Amino acid sequence: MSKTHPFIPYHPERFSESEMMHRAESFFQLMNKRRTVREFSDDPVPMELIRKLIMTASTAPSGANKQPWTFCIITNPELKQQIRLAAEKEEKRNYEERMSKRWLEDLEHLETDWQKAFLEEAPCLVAVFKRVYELEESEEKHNNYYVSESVGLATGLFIAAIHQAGLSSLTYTPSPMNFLSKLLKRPDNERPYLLIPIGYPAANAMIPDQPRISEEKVIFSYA
Ligand code: IYR
Repeated sequence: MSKTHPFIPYHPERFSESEMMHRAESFFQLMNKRRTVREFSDDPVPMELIRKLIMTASTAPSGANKQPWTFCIITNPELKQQIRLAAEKEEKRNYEERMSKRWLEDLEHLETDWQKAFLEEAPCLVAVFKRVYELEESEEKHNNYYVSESVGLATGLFIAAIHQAGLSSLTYTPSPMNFLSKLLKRPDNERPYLLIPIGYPAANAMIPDQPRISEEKVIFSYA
């Protein structure tokens, strides 16, 4: 097929059905062991590794291939402390004033509260920003497409890559989180999307004993 724009051939390896089933089972077994962690060890993590995990995240598909994401790596202890203080200020109001009774009840099993020690304890925080528009040379703002979907996909690949490498993460959404734009001095076309502490679980880390949703509830087949 002749194309106007540059195209290249694409021939990913094909496997037999049994090989595919085997690969899918192993990947499921691996991913099914991933759990969100809220108690981190302060053991350092290699920066080269974090950069590679981010570039894996950045292979995600995106609207019009705009790749509308920015990943900020924060290891500086003073900056981590500032982020913690700003996040806790908002969370205190969330827990004490802004969240509904129903919401607080829904969170009971996680035993979370407004205190966010993990923001200082984890050796590395990655702040994910979504780039809502591109600033063209003409100073015109061109909105990007399916920005939240795109950055969500990249974040999903990111947490999978983090787990596959042997580290743990927390997908944390302080609310509101515009303090991240200020503290990290991000431009106006970037909006904070998620804050992801990364590291090893603390020696005494505990996770809630929560089940995965069942196949029957997830999959509806229309053959
Ligand atoms: N952001 C708050 C509250 C919170 C909200 C949801 I939805 C969670 O799944 C977990 C926590 C906090 O992190 O404590």
